Amino acid sequence: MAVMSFGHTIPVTVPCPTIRLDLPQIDGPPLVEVWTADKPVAMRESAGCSMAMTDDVVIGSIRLDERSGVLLDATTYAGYRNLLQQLRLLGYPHLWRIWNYFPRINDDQDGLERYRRFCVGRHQALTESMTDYPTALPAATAVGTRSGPLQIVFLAGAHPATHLGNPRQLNAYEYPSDYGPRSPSFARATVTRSAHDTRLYIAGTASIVGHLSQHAGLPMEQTRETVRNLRAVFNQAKHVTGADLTEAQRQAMYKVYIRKPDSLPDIRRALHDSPLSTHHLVFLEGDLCRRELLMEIEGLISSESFPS
Ligand code: 3EB
Repeated sequence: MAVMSFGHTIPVTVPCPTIRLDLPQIDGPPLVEVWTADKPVAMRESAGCSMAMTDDVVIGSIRLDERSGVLLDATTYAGYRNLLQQLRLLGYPHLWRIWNYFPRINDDQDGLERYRRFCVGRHQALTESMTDYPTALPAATAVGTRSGPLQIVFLAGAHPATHLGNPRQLNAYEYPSDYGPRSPSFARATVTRSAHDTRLYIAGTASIVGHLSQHAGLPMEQTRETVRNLRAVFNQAKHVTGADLTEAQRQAMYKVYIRKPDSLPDIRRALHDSPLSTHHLVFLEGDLCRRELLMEIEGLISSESFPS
């Protein structure tokens, strides 16, 4: 359905949406992310937007070039409004998972950090057009790329998903205004179920407890705190859905976003002592949405054997 690459070009031509992100892979052989379906897929291309869909799910991306003189909140608002409208028209009105990528995430633009401007535009579009704000907000990631347009990568469904919070963390959509004029619009995790499997999509998770960043300047400690948050999300998923993820965790896939590649050894060491060490990990260089955050982890855990 779609192919995603990180900092390198995709070596073959593929008949589906390709999403290129300038997030250099820090180690290991170059990987691409491939989304597949076991039923017929239809593709759709329009200006800056490409998607692939089956009868119950759509995946795709919107690319928004930033024009000079236009602030990131306006660009983000327009992109999200367009996305939500298209998804509704096509019959996939339920957001399942969103990834947001754009350059210079921590730079100021006209007196406000670009991440905060992004949050303002996203919040405006979502509060205007979502029927169930904030409970229908999906898990998300927002990471700073080295270059490129604003890219909104989306997974949406014909039927709703279940969105979860993390008891160790305040819901991001309830963060106080110290973190920006509008709160970040996302859930800590999303659970989807089909006839074949149950999936847990874990949002970008960082060293934040309550709403406060922990362990500034300490990548190893931040990693340990992040792993505690991931474990809390697992427990919450089990509690809310009855899904036991213990077995499925073996096939879990994680992206570890790292601000400075030289903290990789510390982060690896911290992960080595955690249950994540035996899972599929890819390390990507990217900037995080708070200056003090040095790393962030997102995950996808699928199981064919959950009780439904
Ligand atoms: C946090 O918990 C860390 O704005 O979409 C993580 C995942 C973070 C998604 C977003 C932000 C976002 O607030 C940052």
